[in-house]
Amino acid sequence: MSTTYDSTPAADGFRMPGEFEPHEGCWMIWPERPDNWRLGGKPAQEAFAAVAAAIHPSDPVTMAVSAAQFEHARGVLPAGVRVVEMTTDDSWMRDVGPSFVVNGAGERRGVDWVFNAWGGMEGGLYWPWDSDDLVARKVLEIEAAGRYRAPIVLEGGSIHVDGEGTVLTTEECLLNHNRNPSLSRERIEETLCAFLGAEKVLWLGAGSFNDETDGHVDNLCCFVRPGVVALHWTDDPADPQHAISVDALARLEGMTDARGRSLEVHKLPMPGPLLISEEESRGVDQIEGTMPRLPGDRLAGSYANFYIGTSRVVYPLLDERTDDDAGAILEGLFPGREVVGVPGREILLGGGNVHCITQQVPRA
Ligand code: KQY
Repeated sequence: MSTTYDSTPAADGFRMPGEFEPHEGCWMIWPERPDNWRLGGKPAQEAFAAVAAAIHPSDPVTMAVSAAQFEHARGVLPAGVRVVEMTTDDSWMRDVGPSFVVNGAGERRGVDWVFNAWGGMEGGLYWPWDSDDLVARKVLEIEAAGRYRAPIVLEGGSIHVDGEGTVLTTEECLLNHNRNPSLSRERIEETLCAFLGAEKVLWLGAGSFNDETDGHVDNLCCFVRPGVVALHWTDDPADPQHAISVDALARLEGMTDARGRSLEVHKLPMPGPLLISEEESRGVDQIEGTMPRLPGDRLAGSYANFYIGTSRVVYPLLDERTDDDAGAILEGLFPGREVVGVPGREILLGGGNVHCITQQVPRA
C-alpha cells in the first residue's frame, strides 16, 4: 500500500530531481477519447506507440490503458513495455501523474496535485475529470511509493525544476483565476517550494501562443541542466509568438537561479505556424463542453516539448523545414544522449506533445 503523508516533501528532506537526472522508468497513458483524438484515436495511438518505443531503450515504459483498449494496446506496443489497466479521462500523464521526489537515503515518493482539467468550469478542456484526478494515486500504488496530496490545483506540465532548488513556471498558468483563485503569488511560491523541495520560483509571463493549457511552461522553456535552458523562439516580429518569446528571454536574462547562477539560454526554432486542416478537424467528434478542434485553428507546436530520458532525448517532428535544425540544437545541448525524433503532429492535434504525455520516474 502507498502511505499518504500529511507533511511536505521539503520538510521530510525530499526534492524533485531535474528531468536530466537518471530515471528508472517512464509512465504514459494510451489515447482513445474520440472528442479529442481524431478517427477514434487511431493515428494518435500510432504516435504514442512510437514515443513509447523511442523512450523504452532509455527508460522502461509503463503504459496505462483502459479495459476496452487493453488487448489492442498490448498487441501493438513493444513487448518490453509494461501495460497496466487504468481508468483515465484522457492521456496526459505529465499533467495527471505524480511529480516524483527523492531523498538522499534512496527513497522515492510522489506529489499528487489537484487536477481540474486545465481550468475546471472556467475554460477547462473537459468534464468530468475525476478519473484523471485519481491517476497519480494509482501510479503511486503500483510504484509502491509514498504520496503527498498537495493542496493546490496544478498540472505537471506547468512546472520545470533544475533539481537544485529552482522552479520555472508561467504567470499565465499558475496565476490564472481558473486554477487557485484564493492563493496569492507568494502562497503559490511557498507551496511549490514545499512540495518540490525547492527554494526559488522563476516566473515567465505567457506560455506559447494559443496553448490550450493556459501557457504551460513545458511548451515554452525547459531546463537542459542546472543553469541552462532551452526556449521556444521565432525571429518573425509579425508572429504572435515573437513578443511572448522576447519577453521570456528578457526575463530569463535578468534572473538568477536558486544557487545564484545566471541562466544560459538556447533558442529552439518555432515550427510552422501550424494550423488544423479541414480533414483533421472532420475526424474529431465535436461535442459541446470539450475543446473544439476547428479548421484553421493555430496549433501550439513547440520543439521545447521534448522528453529527456536517461540515455535518449525524444523530441517531436513537426515541420520538415525546422525538424533537423531543432534536432541538431538538441544534439549540441545533450552530448551524452542519443537524440531521437518521433512524429509529433497527431499528438499536437490533441493539444500537447511528447513531454505532456510522459512522466519520468527518477532513480531513487
Ligand atoms: O502541456 C501539457 N503538459 C499537456 C497538454 C494537454 C492538452 C489537453 N488537451
